[in-house]
Amino acid sequence: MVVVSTTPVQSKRYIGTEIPVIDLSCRREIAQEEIVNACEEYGFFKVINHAIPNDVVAKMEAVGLEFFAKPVTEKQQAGPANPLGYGCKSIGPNGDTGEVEYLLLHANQQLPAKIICEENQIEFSCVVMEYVGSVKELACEILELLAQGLGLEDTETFSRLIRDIESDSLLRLNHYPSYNCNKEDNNKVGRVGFGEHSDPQIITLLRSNGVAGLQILSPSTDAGSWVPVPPDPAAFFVNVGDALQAMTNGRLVSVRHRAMVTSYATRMSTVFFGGPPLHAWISPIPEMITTQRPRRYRSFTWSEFKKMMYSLRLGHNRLELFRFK
Ligand code: GA4
Repeated sequence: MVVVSTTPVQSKRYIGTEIPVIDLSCRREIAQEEIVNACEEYGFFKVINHAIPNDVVAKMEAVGLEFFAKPVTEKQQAGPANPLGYGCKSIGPNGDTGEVEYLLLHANQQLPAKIICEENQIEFSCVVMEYVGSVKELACEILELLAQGLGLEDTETFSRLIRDIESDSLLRLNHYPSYNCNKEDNNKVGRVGFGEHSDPQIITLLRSNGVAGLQILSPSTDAGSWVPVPPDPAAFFVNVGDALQAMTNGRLVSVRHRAMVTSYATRMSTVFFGGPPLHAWISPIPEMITTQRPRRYRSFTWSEFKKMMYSLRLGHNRLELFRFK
């Protein structure tokens, strides 16, 4: 919920390695403008003072950690990820790998069978459903502020796709190993947990325990410069996805990011990917096409985009294949 205050609207631009922070308790107009600026410059920002209750987050983290603490053979019963389910080291179907184990779930469907033993199945599902419900609401609130900030007439243009009961949204739990600096796993330092990529969906909301590892590729610093994102377990980190870049005709940028194994402690991130229904058409919104910014992407369905993305490597700049000619 956005609390209305009487502070005057100020615009903020971001430079260098500063991560934009959006305070959702500030005046609506401020939040709208700052979200647009952050999405244009970085495609990434941190949200504080959101309305997701601590206990919803804490329960999600607890069941996630409990899952990863299980013996490998038990976790493997929920795998191999295809693409949903438990996966270890292998990411996607085309040979990408990383120092990570994960659980990938559909946000609208039943959990894959055998994720956890029978007696915990109901509790696990309830916790996931409650978390997904809250985080989806936050995603929609952000998307509506964004649409207002962009001056769109239909302020639910983006959020409607995520609220749709057929929305193809996902929840991913990533568990990254720690390294012991006195031991031979010293060579894990700086190893890639999850390689460079952009998220394909509309919007991503990520939170993690207080362990570092996430990095974003900053477009406003020298080419190829990785900016570490300081962990903040109370906040959510928001990424613009490829579908939002396409709908805004390239005005908002889908941020390239990666996760490194750089810490003495294990890191767990919980990531909600807000995606459109499979049959939804993704096209640049007419208001985003101007003489200064002519049409950049052709129309495509989410199902067509997904098919393409699963045929490519993780780091592929897949949106380029959908350029308007
Ligand atoms: C990256 C973002 C999400 O984690 C994900 C990933 C998906 C997968 O792990 O199944 C993909 C990857 C992601 C993009 C390219 C393809 C598909 C692995 C891969 C190599 C769940 C998603 O939606 O796209």
